[in-house]
Amino acid sequence: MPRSFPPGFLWGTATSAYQVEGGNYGSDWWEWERAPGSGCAEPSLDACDHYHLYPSDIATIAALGFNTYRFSIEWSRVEPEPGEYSKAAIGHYRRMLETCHEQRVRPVVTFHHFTSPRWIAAAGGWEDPATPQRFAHYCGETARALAGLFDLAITINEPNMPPLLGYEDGIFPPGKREPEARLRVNSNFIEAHHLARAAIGSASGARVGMALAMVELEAVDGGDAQLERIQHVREDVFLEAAREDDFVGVNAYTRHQVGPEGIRWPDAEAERTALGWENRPAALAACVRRAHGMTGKPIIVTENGIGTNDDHRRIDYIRAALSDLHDCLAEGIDVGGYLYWSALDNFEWNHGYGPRFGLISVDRTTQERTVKPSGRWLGEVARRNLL
Ligand code: IFM
Repeated sequence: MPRSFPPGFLWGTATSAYQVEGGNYGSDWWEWERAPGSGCAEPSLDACDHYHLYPSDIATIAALGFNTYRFSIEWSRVEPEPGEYSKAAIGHYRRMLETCHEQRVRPVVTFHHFTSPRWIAAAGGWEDPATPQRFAHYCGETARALAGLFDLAITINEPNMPPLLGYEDGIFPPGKREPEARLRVNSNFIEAHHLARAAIGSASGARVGMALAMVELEAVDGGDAQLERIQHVREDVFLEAAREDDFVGVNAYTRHQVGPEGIRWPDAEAERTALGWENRPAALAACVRRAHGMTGKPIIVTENGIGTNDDHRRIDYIRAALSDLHDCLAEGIDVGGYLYWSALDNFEWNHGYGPRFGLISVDRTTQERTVKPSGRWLGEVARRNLL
């Protein structure tokens, strides 16, 4: 049955600066990739050289049929030293935004996507109570400089992940394994979101939200209490913080089962994707319903996708996720758009370049791009506004 989407639906694809630009020497991740014991598979180096190749990348996204492109601004480029702003870096992001408009692609600008300047890390990182203010200052300055060129903004991508991965699991910088530190950092990210929302909103007039990493959680073998505990600290405190936002960005990929001992990784027989996650397109609708139910806010799917080398599997995954998303619309949930993660095969953090989420592949030696069948297929869905 053909499913049409509302007029004006945002059909897009997303990237983040660090994962695609290359050469982000000023970022805490650049150091982390090389830190002994960080467990990173490989350094990001030139990434996809999107810093220079963005004009043709945005032109390709537009030509495929997408009307939206979500990308992020690298804080360490814009403010390489505390309080010192780079006009050249701001000029670069201005040109990116102008290119989007020339290509009739609506930009969605993210102000923080996992990386922070090295000087922030040196000053105590996200545990330092001064960091939220510093972040909001950068957001205000940048939004003012770019005002008029964007009307949708995300303060922080997945503010729930650096606290978990960097302060409790130890696999993101600064590599701590301290559950108490995670809670402090959770609070600092929430404060940063509130301050940044106000700063970006008043400087630019854009609609502002966060993009939250959500997972469909399912209790098994009596894991209900554990599920509630995990969900509270991982999602609910952030959804509560999003209640005054203009929209909630949902990033969703998979399901986790939760037993009394905690999260259970899928067993060997389960169908898994590149990061070991359960192949579970239905997770998207479950998370959209939950985000909307808890906040009552309009939802934008700011990330959904699959890491796989099998592009047919990618199409199947997206088709199933979109069909469920259409059900959410039919239930009356205000879903404003679907942004596939990711436009390009890019740097997947501690996993390096192995996992492939992109609609467009990138030759790691020549930087040559090749659109995958999934890119053409989803672009056509976007063009027709119809699944
Ligand atoms: O690549 C990441 C992205 O940076 C944040 N959300 C999940 C993606 C896939 O792991």
